[in-house]
Amino acid sequence: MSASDIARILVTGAAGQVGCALVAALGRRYGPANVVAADIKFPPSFSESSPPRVRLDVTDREALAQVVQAHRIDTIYHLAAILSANGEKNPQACWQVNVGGLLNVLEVAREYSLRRVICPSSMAVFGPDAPRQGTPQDTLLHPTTMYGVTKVSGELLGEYYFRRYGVDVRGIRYPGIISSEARPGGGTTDYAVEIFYAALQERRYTCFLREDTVLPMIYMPDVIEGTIQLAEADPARLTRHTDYNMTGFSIAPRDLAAEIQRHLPDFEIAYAPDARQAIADSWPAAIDDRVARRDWGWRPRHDLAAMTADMLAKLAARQRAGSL
Ligand code: VAH
Repeated sequence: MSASDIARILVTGAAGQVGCALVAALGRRYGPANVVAADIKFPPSFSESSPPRVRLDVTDREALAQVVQAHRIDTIYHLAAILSANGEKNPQACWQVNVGGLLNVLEVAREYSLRRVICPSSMAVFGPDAPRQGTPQDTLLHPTTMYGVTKVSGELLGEYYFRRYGVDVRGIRYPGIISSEARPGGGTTDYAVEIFYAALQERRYTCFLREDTVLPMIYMPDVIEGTIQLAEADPARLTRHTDYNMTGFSIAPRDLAAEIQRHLPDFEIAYAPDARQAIADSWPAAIDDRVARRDWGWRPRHDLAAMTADMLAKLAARQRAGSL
């Protein structure tokens, strides 16, 4: 499906870290008028010039169906979710939003014969008994967080709707995502974004993970390119649907701090691990994403050095403009 094929796109969770970057990229690719941005609320900073936007609670199936009909949607990028750390504060709400919301999206896709549903999974599907180095595409999935449980359930639910009803569902297991557009909310990998704001504003940051906690990460431009690549991939090439491993680079907080210090020599970091350390310790250190590379040409373009330079340049420009 090329850019000209997809006519009408709904992005749920559009005000979130991935959602807002995806709305902008999809608007550039398919025309802003063909992208509807939906979320339960939008911050004042959400660009007024963005595509049409609607308030939507994805746990309300009728409201979702009305948006799909009113805007003649044929493709849904379903980003609405409660992330790992916030999910542990309210596991029941995490299940309701992440699984209840996805079931509504799949049901509406089935009922209205939508072309495609893109629904991210996460490296949070892996637990302590999965290989931590080179975590394979197929291995034990015993997550220790409710967020991870909802993502394993989501992968299985999507596969069921593909096989039973022919709904074209596609998903990627995102690692920790680093971006400059929107601050993340409630994740365990959020340190890798917070650190940049702290480095520019205070020249110091206290990290909530141990300095040696290695986790797979990825830069947002690569997430967006890879996600659209999968969405447009020839279905005949796909050997999987909802659960492609993806990664950019694996780093520990001390690696990121050292790379930032190459640009800001007076930046200082301290470490005060909190409850999120246990979540991070249950996740892989490095992921094997060869299946995505083979099936649909996935290739990350940013390593740690390139990401850090780009993040600092973009955030420093916003700081100079007084909008950081
Ligand atoms: C989180 N950023 O920390 C998300 C992501 C694998 C991490 O799912 O919950």
